[in-house]
Amino acid sequence: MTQLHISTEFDSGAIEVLSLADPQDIQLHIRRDNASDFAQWFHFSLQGACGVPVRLRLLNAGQSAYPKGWEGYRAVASHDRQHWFRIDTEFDGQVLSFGLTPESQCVYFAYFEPYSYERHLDLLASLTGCRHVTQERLGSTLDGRDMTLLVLTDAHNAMPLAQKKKVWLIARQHPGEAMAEWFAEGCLQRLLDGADPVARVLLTQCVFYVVPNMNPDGAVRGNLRTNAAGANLNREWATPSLESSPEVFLVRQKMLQLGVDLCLDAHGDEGLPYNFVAGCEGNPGYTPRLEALENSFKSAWLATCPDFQSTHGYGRTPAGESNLTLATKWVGQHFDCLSFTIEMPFKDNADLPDLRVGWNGERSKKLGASVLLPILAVLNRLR
Ligand code: GEM
Ligand code: ZN
Repeated sequence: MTQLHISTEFDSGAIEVLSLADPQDIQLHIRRDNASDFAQWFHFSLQGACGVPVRLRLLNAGQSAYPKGWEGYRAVASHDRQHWFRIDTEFDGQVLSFGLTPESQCVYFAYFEPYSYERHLDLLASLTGCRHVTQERLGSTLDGRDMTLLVLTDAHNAMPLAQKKKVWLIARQHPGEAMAEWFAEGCLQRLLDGADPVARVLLTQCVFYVVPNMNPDGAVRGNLRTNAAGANLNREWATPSLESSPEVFLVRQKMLQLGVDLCLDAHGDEGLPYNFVAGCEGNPGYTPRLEALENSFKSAWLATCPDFQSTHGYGRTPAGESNLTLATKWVGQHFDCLSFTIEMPFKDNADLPDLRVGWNGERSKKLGASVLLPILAVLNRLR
């Protein structure tokens, strides 16, 4: 066996190595976000263990941001960085441990199937030739990356732009929640499928404003929940600033300029093994109209997508007690519109588990594609 080595020098790489002396007891620490105390995301490669059974132990998992996230959780691994599979994992309340016998010289481990910045740029580049898509650079992140807004509509039809419904999809405010950008990719790809009747109707009657990655700096840095300045973007929507939360400042400014009729904010949840939504029932401006719209949206998604459910979730926020620093709440309140946080699991959908891969990128893409149906179901009642 050659010398073992662990590397994190790649997009979203994050782990701290304590000991590599014993392949059966590789000791690691989950690393905190670069400028905050949040810690949960990990992504690293192990080299030199081909054919050798290895056991890895994350000794500080009990101090992570969401320790309940490790209950029933299974880590993901990959030999080719394309195909990720779940491996047997144990959590004793403090230490998260997992192991396998690598089939190749280099094997990757992560908290969830990564979505790299290169893939993000490839997604944007793949859309440049589409006649229904325009791209707008809103400005820079703190590390100097572009904040990119995608605008999708069928401009070659009778409906005047001013009459079209403005549907926003923002994703990955929390960078470790990579499933959110997989969701956005799946939604975009279906919207641009010229043979899909739902997509064709939606592009005729709506303008979609999509930000597939709200937090590119945090994603590349391997952060769970914050941007380069340590800001939790989903607590910045009341008073964002260019100095600490330019990502939110720029997108919110565009929303104020263009308007919002429906907003979806895609996230991942560490604890609950389900796909679910959280609405605006605690907002001061919540009305029977908005409640009826929320129920119609959920009913339509339940009727058409077995991976969606509304039994399990965060529970109702009491009237008037919304935290209006969250995107969904602030947008719903300010624009008096339908506004949802969409949550996908880091674990699996317990109602429809896949033991080989759990919840993963491809299933997130399918869920993103499926959301077009509830959007269609409520389209004519958004205003
Ligand atoms: C969540 S949204 C807030 C959820 N909390 C309750 N109880 N409604 C966040 O930002 O903390 C979204 C996420 O991070 O997935
Ligand atoms: Zn989140």
